[in-house]
Amino acid sequence: MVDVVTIGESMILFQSLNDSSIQYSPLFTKSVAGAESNVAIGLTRLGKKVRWISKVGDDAFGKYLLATLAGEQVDVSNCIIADNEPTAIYFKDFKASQDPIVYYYRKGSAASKLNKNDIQPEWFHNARHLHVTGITPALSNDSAEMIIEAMKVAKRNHMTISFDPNIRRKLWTEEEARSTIQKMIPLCDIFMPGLEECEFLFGKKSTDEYGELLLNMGPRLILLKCGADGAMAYTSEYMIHKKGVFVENIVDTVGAGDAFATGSLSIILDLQNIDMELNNTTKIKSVIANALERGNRLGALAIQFKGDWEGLPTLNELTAIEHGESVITR
Ligand code: KDG
Repeated sequence: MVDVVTIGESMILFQSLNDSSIQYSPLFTKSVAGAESNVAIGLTRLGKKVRWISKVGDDAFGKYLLATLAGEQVDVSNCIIADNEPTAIYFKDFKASQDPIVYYYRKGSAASKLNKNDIQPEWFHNARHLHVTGITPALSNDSAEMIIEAMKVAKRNHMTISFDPNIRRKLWTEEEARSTIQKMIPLCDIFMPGLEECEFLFGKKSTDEYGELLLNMGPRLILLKCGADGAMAYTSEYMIHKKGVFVENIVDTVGAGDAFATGSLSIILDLQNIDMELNNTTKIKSVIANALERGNRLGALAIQFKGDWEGLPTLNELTAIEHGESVITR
């Protein structure tokens, strides 16, 4: 059984080796990044079986990307290798005391050409849950249609669906972002926006108003990320708030949301029948509280490491942290 299927573009990420600005840096580190594959790696490290689906170029970067994910035990066997389009790349520019600035080189990339005719029944074979984000739909009309269709197919296959809007303003216009994301919200069971994303989508409101508005759109569980203030869960029966984990030395904020998705989903995936349990959330109140706590914990870990997923722990490491155990290092 595959716990999670996730579909989306991943890129090769270049960061300055010595954290100087990319304009002057003579040396770069090469890594892999992509919201969906970050979650795939994180969940695999926590013992879940994850199938990541994408399209990469028939180039050195595509090969490196697939090898990295396969090396993390993510199932990449359904990925498509394009004949003529390249694997996308992106650069992260570190700026003192603010979020890094990212520069994408992904127009016309292999993954941006994915379309709904690429969808295969094998993508969903024997799988329980689909996780998607708002990044891949931002790449092209075709990729937006493909993700929306994949959500519909997953539903027909009785899978549950989580959706993190991950709004990237550099990739599409505000109108496109709003209308596509608002179309996708009713198709998911678990919606995981950040507070700023709710404000972008619906204007300034209280967290309770966002919770009510989003539940009325269809999802049965809203996990609202509130940065350093932690996260909140809304269901038709209750609201829970869990405080954030304090981090003294923030190194790189990119990937925090994916880490939250990884942590919270890893707990929810332990439920035998997620679909059924989401119909009566009173019974699983403690599970949802744990999901928030683990999401916050992983978000805090992710931002202490350079890289979009490198700080995500294995299950043994996380269990030790959650139980306050010290780790034997030598
Ligand atoms: O959430 C982190 C992602 O934003 C990052 O890994 C790269 O997928 C990416 C993107 O499009 O920015």
